[in-house]
Amino acid sequence: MTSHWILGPGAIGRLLAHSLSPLAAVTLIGRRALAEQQWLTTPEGERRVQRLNALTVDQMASADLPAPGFVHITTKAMAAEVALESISKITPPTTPLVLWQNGFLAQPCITESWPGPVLCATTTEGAYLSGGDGVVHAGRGHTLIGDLRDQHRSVSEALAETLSKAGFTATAVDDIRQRLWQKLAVNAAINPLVALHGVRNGELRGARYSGRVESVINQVAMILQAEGIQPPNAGQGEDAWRALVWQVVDNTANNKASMLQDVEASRPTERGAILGPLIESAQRHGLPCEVLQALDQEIAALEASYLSAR
Ligand code: KPL
Repeated sequence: MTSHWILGPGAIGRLLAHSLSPLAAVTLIGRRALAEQQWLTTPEGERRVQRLNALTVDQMASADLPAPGFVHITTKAMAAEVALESISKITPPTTPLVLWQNGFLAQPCITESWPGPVLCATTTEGAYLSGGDGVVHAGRGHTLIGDLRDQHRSVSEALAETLSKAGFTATAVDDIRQRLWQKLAVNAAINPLVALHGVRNGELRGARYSGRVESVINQVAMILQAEGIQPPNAGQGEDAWRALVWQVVDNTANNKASMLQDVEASRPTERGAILGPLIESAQRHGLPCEVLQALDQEIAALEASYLSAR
């Protein structure tokens, strides 16, 4: 039986652990101890309890577990490398990793440094934590899996099959770099603005914010063209990005975006993984990015105001 280590007991980590545990040996790894009894609320509102095998990073060092089939890293983007480092001594270097981060920061760095296969997953599954012992699976989505060099198709297919048996809708793809940047583009247009203004996604439609959303889309479309990222849904240029962003705004109108949740919980945001790669790319290609830089600076100042008070 293939075993799965899941490093990072956030919402996606716990959802994976709940889903895979009936089928495989799962170890959920965190820095702090977790209640063994964990609750899952399904999208249909059913509450299920399950005993998850949860260990701390320190306990892992002496647990002497058999080598895992997959290590899923489900931390925030900026914590992924440190998290991997924390278990690297007990993880055989040929182990396939699965990176579940937003943005495009952890993925190229870890692909470069890890000797074994590095898969990237991008998902639209909606989940959030409720208390220390619960995760709410708010909405079903689609998960795409692939590796940046397109060298590990069979590993991605095997994982997609396992995830499908576990109740996810999962597909192996050969263009995960495109998919990650496409999600990043949508996140860049929505997340910083809703986080700064403390509003739900749908409010971006209002006159107060829509102009700034359009300015972000304009800069992002130019940057992605220079990066060789195809506009979504076989569309053309900026119009295709505009249509996608507003469609996601409408579909998630009632959502509190992940960056707003981070701000409300006084956590560091993923600005470095979402705005960072866009700004870096714009500078490399000599493109304007003052709208993105201004957003990044505003989020940085907001973060500093609560992080320095901790
Ligand atoms: O992915 C999201 C997030 O919250 O990070 C969006 C698409 C903005 C939906 O809320």
